[in-house]
Amino acid sequence: MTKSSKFILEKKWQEIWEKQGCFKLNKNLDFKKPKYYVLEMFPYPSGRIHMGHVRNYTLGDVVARYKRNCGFNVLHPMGWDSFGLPAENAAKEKSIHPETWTKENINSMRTQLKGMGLSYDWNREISTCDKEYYKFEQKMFIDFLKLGLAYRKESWVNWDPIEKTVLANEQVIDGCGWRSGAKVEKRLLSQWFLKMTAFANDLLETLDELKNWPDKVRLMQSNWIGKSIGANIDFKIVNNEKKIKVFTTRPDTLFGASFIALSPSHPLSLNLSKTNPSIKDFISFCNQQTTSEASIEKAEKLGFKTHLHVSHPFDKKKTLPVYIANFVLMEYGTGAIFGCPAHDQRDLEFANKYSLDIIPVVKPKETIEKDFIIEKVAFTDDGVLFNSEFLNGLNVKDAIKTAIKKLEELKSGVSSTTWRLRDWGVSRQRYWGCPIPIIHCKVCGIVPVPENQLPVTLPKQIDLTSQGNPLDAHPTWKYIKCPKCKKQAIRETDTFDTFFESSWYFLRFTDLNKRIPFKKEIANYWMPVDQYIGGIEHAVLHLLYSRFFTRALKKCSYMDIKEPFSGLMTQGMVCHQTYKSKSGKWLLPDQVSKTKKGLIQKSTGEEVVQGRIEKMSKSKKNVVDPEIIIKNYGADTARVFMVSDSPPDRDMEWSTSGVEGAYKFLNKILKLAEETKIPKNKVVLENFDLKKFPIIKKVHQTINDVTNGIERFSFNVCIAKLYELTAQISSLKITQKEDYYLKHYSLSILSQLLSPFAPHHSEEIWLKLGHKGLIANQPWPKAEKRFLKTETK
Ligand code: ANZ
Ligand code: ZN
Repeated sequence: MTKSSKFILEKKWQEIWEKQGCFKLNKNLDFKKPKYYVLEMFPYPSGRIHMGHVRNYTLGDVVARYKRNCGFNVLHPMGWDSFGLPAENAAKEKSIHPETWTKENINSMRTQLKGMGLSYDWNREISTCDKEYYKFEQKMFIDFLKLGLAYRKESWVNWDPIEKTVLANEQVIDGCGWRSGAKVEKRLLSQWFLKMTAFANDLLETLDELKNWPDKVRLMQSNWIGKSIGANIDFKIVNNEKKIKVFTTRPDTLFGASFIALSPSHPLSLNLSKTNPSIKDFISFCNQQTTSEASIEKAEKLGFKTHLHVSHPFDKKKTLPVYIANFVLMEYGTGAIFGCPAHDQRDLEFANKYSLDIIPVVKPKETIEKDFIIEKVAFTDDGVLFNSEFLNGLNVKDAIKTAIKKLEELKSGVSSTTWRLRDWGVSRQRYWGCPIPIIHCKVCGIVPVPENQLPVTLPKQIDLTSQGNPLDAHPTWKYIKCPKCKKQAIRETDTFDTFFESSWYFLRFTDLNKRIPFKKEIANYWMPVDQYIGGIEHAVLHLLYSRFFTRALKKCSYMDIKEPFSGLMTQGMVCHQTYKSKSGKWLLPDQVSKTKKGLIQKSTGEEVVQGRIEKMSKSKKNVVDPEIIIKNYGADTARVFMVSDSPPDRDMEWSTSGVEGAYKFLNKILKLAEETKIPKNKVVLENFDLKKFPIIKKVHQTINDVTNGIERFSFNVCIAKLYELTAQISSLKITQKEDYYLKHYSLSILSQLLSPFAPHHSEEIWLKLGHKGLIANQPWPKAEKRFLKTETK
């Protein structure tokens, strides 16, 4: 079969599926039937699909088609995560409206996806920048506000002074804005937050129940939530009534304390700065640093010694100096620490710099006290307490308990738990996002937009070349009458972080209701998503936001299910060999050809240097365009090769030889079907002597292997088994009537087993074998036990 006829064959089947509404969910769905919800992370409509998409959507489609054949009601939808900065940037560069740019991209990506033969119910397509979508989340936000799950607070942000906008921590590179290159400042800004921390404990504890999630993702989430158990200790300031509250996980090391450090944003630091200009300078110096934990961890530890001292809770004779230090975060614990240099590396660096005492209080079991000296490396392991009065001889765990008990007796402290998890700041100073439905009134304060005035839509006319927030700069949009007092007021001009839209889109898919986001009973039926598939880069943010959001919606009675995704598969990367020209420029795989002399550059004939096999990326040019592959080899070839070499969660290498292999394999089966005669009667397996016809056993063994393989996501094993069966069928010698019956029978099963992977070819083979109806509608074949038994002699 030629390459272009392959393209025509696939188009034909795509049209038939569409015409017959094959993957469209019935309006009067039988809710008594078991359901299966397969979802692939929906794409940002950049305009073109890449190989990462092809892998992601192939994996989902295999599961969706298989489950349909197994008799489930399958929900398998697709949509567009269509708000976001790239549209705004494209608008600036190409003077095209973000909406136009986005819609054009969606149209071309939809066509590309359709060319892959994916079994989506396209009637359920959604686009998050559509007001019919985002109007519902404005209502949700107002509901969250009512329950205290959304609130407004001043917080420190990374401010890009050139772009005049807030940057996420990920957008700050070496202290500079990722686009402008300007030195990022810290600024105090009023922002909207969602109260993720309200569910911190539940988000952590339910991780154990997510048995069908990769362990590494659960671990990453658990670290992100970061539960720390310890104590809050009050240190009394000498000659003063006030106390400094400190959070520690190591109250056992209290006898080794040698200083107190306050965050530069601590209220006491700010208070001291009012009367001391050097403190003021030091604080503003610290505020020029970025807020990300990682960069604070790397930066030099700096402190400013105040005139204050505190008394030690266990030793009244002892006092500790109070510093302001750049490494203490206001957002964590109480914004103040006690430093124990012997047992904390950061504190040790700080103590060495400012010549503070280093008092070891925990030593390894076998070491003798006087031999135990700490200079450059803090001792942070478990050991035995010493130098610590009533704690001496205890191990760390027991010493922590005893110290807390003592603190509680002295009324100087209580046990306490701190979380690393922060509330989610959702305000963005952007145009191309969902408007936050709030009105600021001088008289009434914060007023939610009344329900009958929703949705708040974006103004069409917008100047995106202005600096700062375009909505704020708009001449009229923000002016509005206060719904309460009818006086002149101002709209909130920030829009939501685009993670807001992706935190509930899987619910919207369940029921595209016009009036409400989704019906409770319908969402209850479909949720949770049984199999979610996407990249590991979303292990924390998107997946955690979604887990929060479903809990918040449940609390607002939208539905009864709190966990969004019961199964998760994080697919590996698609990699490719890299090439460089002699002059050191990256080359596209297309620019390179293989000759007897080795690799050469097609255009110049010059030698090509082979680089490492790396994740496909535009910057290294080691990309292959899926559209060209599909045009040349067909979607089925791309799909089969995509799953044939490596398990889905591992990285895979894309190679021309691999593609050719898959292409030949599919052609071989087609040819087998063409040369197979159609028997007049149905095959009755009982009539065959198994010893004489081993193919029957092979067929049933393959049904068993492929079924288990799909269930376990071992798609590469499935393909290997299908290769084996194909080889066995093609080596069948047709000498008697039975042989020709069995060849037809085996090929029919083969095409069914192949259909989740190569759906177009399977339909074609099914048709050639003389079967009626679509293979997509056939029940999945069952392995008969009596054929699976291994031979007994
Ligand atoms: C005294 C101490 C002694 C500490 C010792 C550690 C070792 P995790 O496990 O991450 O929760 N800390 C507390 N609040 C802080 C803040 N706002 N900014 C920076 N550091 C802070 O870490 C808890 C430890 O981090 C706390 O225990 C505190 O230092 C520090 F040998 O207290 B520790
Ligand atoms: Zn008002």
